[in-house]
This record gives sequence, structure tokens and C-alpha cells, in this order.
Amino acid sequence: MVVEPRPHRRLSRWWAALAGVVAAGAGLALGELVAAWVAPGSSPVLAAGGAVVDSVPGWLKNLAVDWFGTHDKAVLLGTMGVVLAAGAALAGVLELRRPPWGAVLMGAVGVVGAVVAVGRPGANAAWATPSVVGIGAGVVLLRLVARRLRVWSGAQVRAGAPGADDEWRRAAERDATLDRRGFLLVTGLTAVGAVLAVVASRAVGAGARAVQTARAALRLPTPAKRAPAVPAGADFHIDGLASYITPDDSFYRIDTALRVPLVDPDTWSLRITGLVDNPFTLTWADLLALPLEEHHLTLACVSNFVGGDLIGNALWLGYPLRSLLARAKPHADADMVLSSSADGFSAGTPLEVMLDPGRESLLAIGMNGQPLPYEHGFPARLVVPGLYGYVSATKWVTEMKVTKFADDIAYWTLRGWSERGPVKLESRIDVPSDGGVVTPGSDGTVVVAGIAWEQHTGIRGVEVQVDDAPWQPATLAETVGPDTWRQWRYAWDAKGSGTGQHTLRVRATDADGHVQTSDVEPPPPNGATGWHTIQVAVK
Ligand SMILES: Nc1nc2c(c(=O)[nH]1)N[C@H]1C(S)=C(S)[C@@H](COP(=O)(O)O)O[C@H]1N2
Ligand SMILES: [Mo]
Repeated sequence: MVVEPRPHRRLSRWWAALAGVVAAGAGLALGELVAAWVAPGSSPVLAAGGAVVDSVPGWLKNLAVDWFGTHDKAVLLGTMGVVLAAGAALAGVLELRRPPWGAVLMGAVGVVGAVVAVGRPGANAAWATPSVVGIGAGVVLLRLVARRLRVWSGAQVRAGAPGADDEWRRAAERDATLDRRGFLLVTGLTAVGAVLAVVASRAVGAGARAVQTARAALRLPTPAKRAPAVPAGADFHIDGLASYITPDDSFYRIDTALRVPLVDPDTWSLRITGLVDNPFTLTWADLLALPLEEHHLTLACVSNFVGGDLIGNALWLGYPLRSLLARAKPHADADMVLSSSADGFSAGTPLEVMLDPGRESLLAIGMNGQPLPYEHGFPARLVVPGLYGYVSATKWVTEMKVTKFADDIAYWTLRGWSERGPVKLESRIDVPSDGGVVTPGSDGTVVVAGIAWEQHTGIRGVEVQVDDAPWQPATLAETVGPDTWRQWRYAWDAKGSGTGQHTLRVRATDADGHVQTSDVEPPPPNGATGWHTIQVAVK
């Protein structure tokens, strides 16, 4: 019987942990490569991350948005990376000390990954392949490097064994050097393989390239009905104040997709189904051939805090949803449209809102004169004036099912948010910034400015309050109509208020005469309320 000497414990433990991380990394990288063929969503990391996103409770989602804003996805992926690395390091040490338990642990994670991937929206059995192939390779590599490591540390122990004569020790030291090289070589090659696999998986994304080519080649059709021109007076052009039109690249992005879905317009279609006399499927060519209309509309997220920036205003180009639905002929007892996306998100919108002849709800393909950016739903999404995004603005939309609120439940409603999500009357101070220091101008004033909104109702007035002085009317900018936010400005007599700390508050009045409530509500379950209040020091 050959007795393997006890490995040199401390040193080899770290090497084993490293070997575990490298082997797992290579496995995951290979998984990415295979996923590039199978389907982007089948990547073990994305599938697992997506499952986490879909299973977090509403309060946690909100906390994540609160803490990390639109970086919540990066934080999630980073956390997953740390957890995976720790698990892989553990598997490495286990495999060194108690083979084959490290390999078993890694294999078990792979099985979980495969099961999760197959359960993702739009998945089929093939979605298990990246996890199986990737983690399978990870397990083989782990066994390989762990064996090398055992040999190396065995030789090391022999070299340091008491009572050995010099020649024996020198031989053992030579062995140790060779075995260390063997271990480092295998581990290094594995790491290089992992990097190559990642690079290749990016290059192989030929499907992604096809989509990019399609978007680059797309010329938006000339609108059959143009939006009214934006009046010059709609934007005060004040530094720090949100511009009337939000450029695409600074438009907030909120969705559950860890990787932006890349949908090829040539294979895209929108199915109108459910409680309709005439279900039909609209192809990309069909959509481009329809008379499209332009409309300015402000989109807001229900998760926005008072004073937050999850809101933007854009010019949308699309086909009216009411016309699309009219063609499908909805049944009289239907009251909801459940729209769903290529990546498994869904929103439930009141049917009467989408059918409302006075409301420009669109199946949009253009944003500010360009095809929709990928992050904002290319090739097609919904936008509905007056509703928060979570109940209306489905990006990468592929189906509209006419149904009843009693029979169907949408993504966020299932997670505790309200079934209906009309936007609430709100306003925000953009300048000066909260906690800032201001110097009054030569006339003694400081410009205070911001935005106010209640889409589809519109804003009639905005007032500002300094400390406990009476509310003062602000000057409103012009607007194209009630479906967008409105800028406001107020010349604050900061000199008159005096040096030191001051509190500024804002409240809006909508076109119906309702004054914005001071009741403070958090975003869940249907949108925050309260007056945006800031502190400013006058110098
Ligand atoms: N497919 C998909 N569409 C979606 C979402 C999503 O998670 N997935 N989020 C919705 C929410 S909550 C909001 S606020 C808007 C945000 O749209 P934007 O990212 O273009 O600003 O998209 C809506 N449409
Ligand atoms: Mo949202």
C-alpha cells in the first residue's frame, strides 16, 4: 500500500482555494461560450441571477433601488461573483483534503444551475446544456489540479521530513519543484482557457451582431402624424435643471433584465391574443407599414422616491394601441391587457386606458428620433400616458393578451405592488442642490428651479416655500401638453432670507386644481408622495 504523505497544510490550502476558483471560473466561462450558441439567457450566471431578481420580495427590490439606484444589477452580479468564488475556493480545499467531495459540491451547483436555467421564461431543455457542459468541465479541471497539488505538497513534505539524508532531501526538493511547475502549469492553462472562452463567447454572439446590424440599418418611417413642435419656452436651459427632453443616453433605465435582451426585428412579432374576436400577429414589416404617430410623453417609475430621478421625457414614435386593439376586437367583459416581453416581464394595463380615444398610448419603435435603444426596448415597447412604467411600459414586448384583472396577474403585482398604477402628482427641486451653498446675485436672488408632473392631467401651478414663509408662486415653463412634465423656476430673495441655513419646499397643483399632498408615502405599493424639501446655505 502506498501511503500518501500528509500535505504541507497551510500553503497548499491557499493553492487549493485558488485552484477551485480557477477551475470554477473556467467552467463558467465555458458555460458562457456554450450559452452564446444555445440562447443568451441560458448562461448559468445570468439564469441564476435572473432567478434571484424574480424571487426577491418587493421591499428588497425597493431597498436595492434605493441604495444602488440603477447600479442594482452590477451590485447583484458582484455579490453573486463573491459568493461563487467563496464556494469554488471551498470546493478546491475540499477536493484537496477529502476527494471527491469538492468535485461533488461543484457538480451539485451545476445541477442547480441547469434546473434554474430550464425554469427561466422562454427556456427549453437545451438551456441546461451550458450549466452541464460548463460545470462538468469545471469538475474535471478541479480533479486535475487538485491531484497535481497533492503530488506537489507530498513531495514538499518528503523534502522536509526529519531524518532524511541529504541526497534523499535534494531529490525530493527537485520533485517538489517539478510538481509545483506541473500544478502551476495546469492551473495557468486553465485560467488562460477561461479568458479565451469568455472572449470567444463575446465574439460568437453572432445573433447579437445581427441585431446590431438591423438596428444600425433601420431608418424610421416618416410619421403619418407629427408631434407638435416643442415651444421654445418649454426649456429654461438652467444649469442643473433636467432638460425638457431627456436625451436617450441619460434616460433612466429600470428593468429586471441582467443582460439587455437583444431581439432581432426580423424574427420579432407581437401577438394580440386572449378575449378578442380577431387574434392576430403583427410582424416587424407589418408594423413599419402602418401609419405611425409621434407623441411627447414623460415616463416615470413607481420606485422613484420624492426628489428622485427615475423619470424622463422623450418623443416617441409608434402606432396607437387603441387602433391595434380595435383591429383585434376585444370582448365586452375584458378589462385588462397583459403585455409581456421576450424576457418574461409582464404588465397589466386597464383596457379602457389603452382604448381611450383621448390618450396617445403607443406601440413605440422610436425614441427622440432614433430607433429605440436596446436598453429601452428595441425593437418595440409600449408607452401609456399617465401610468407608471410597471403597469404599462413593457419593453421588448412580444404579446398583448386581452384579459381580466380577475383572471391574470402581472409581474410586479405578483410581488406586492398595486394592481393599478396611475402616476401621482409630484414635483422636484433640481437647483440649487440639496445641502449646497448659494451666493445671491447682484439683485439679491438665487434661481430655484425644477420640474412638476402628473401625466395626462397636466400641471397648472407650482409654489415654493422658504422656511415657514407663505407659499410663493413659481413661473411655469411652456409645455407641449398634459402628458409631459413641466419645468418651473422661482427667483428666491436669498439676500432677504439672510445668510445661514434655509429650507426650500415645492408643491404643484394639477390642471384639475388638486394641490400636491404633503402626506409622506414610500414608493411601495403604488408610488411615493410628499413635498420635495431641501436645505441650502446662503453665503
Ligand atoms: N421587459 C421589461 N419591460 C419593462 C420593465 C422590465 O423590467 N422588463 N420595467 C418596467 C418599469 S418598472 C419601468 S419604470 C419602465 C422603465 O422604462 P425605461 O427603462 O425605458 O426608462 O419599463 C417598464 N418595462
Ligand atoms: Mo418602474
